[in-house]
Amino acid sequence: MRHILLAGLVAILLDTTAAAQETTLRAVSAFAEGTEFSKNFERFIDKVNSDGKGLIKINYIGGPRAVPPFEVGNAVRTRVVDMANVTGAFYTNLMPEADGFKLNGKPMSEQRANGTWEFINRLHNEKLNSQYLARQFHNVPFHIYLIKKIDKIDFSGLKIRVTPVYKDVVEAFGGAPITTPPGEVYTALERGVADGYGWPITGIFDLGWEKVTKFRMEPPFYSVEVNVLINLDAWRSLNDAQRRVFNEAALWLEGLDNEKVAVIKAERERQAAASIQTLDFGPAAAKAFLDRAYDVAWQSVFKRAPETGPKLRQLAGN
Ligand code: 173
Repeated sequence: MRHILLAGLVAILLDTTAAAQETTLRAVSAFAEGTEFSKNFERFIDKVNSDGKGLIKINYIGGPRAVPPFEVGNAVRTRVVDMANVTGAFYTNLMPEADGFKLNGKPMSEQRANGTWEFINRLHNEKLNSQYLARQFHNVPFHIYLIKKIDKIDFSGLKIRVTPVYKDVVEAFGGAPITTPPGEVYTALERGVADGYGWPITGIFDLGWEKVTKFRMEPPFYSVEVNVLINLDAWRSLNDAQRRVFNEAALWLEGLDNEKVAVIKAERERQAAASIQTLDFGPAAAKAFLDRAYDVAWQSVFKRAPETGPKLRQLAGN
């Protein structure tokens, strides 16, 4: 009897301490606040803060003004921040495999069921000292946008703004890649430093790029991946109830990708209304482009990650 009472008392004590301890985590986004690739993460923060009231509080520091985009991965690794919304393309220096995530466009429900999430989470545990909480935008492709017209898929003589997402394919088709964070795209185009840029189908209006964009090249290629990461020490210090709030919000966040079908359709219309012309060279050219785009990207991943690259490809199934 005594033991039972004691156990009950301990349970109550533990419970009240847990309730009394609201953990605050600092978060940043590699994309500007309120823009397309931060928006859903910001909704995720609101959800965690409301579902986890009294348990967890995410303190959103903001976008690239807080931490430069290409340093966000390292900031999570070293716990300069506890959490981040960032694309793997921005931390390929720490994890070369991250360049392969864009080559997997399967829904996250499938990636979680077939071991992809687990494999990629392990890579994050080991190389980025972080937990791979969620991946967003699997169904949003990239494009090459141009300010100069081309009459076939050939970037010879063109300088194209890239990140690791587009570097190999731009080079494969003869272009000169110039790496910049998103915040420098507008000036690069305006000053003629770049003749075009890689970017997803969505989001070009956020930073006013429609003013300097004349063409969008077809076909769409690859799959956007923007991940929610949490520093592993921060993750391990959470209790079960806190982790449950995060895991449930992560699945909810991944589910928001469903909204993107309509968003993409609207975005294409909005680009057309802004007089951005599509450059479409027909199905044969599109197929040749896509075959090459995937091939050069996988080869590049294999070269830099010979151990893990082939497994990523097998999981991606292409
Ligand atoms: O173009 C980029 O900056 C880039 O690599 C990216 C990746 C994911 C979403 C948006 C942009």
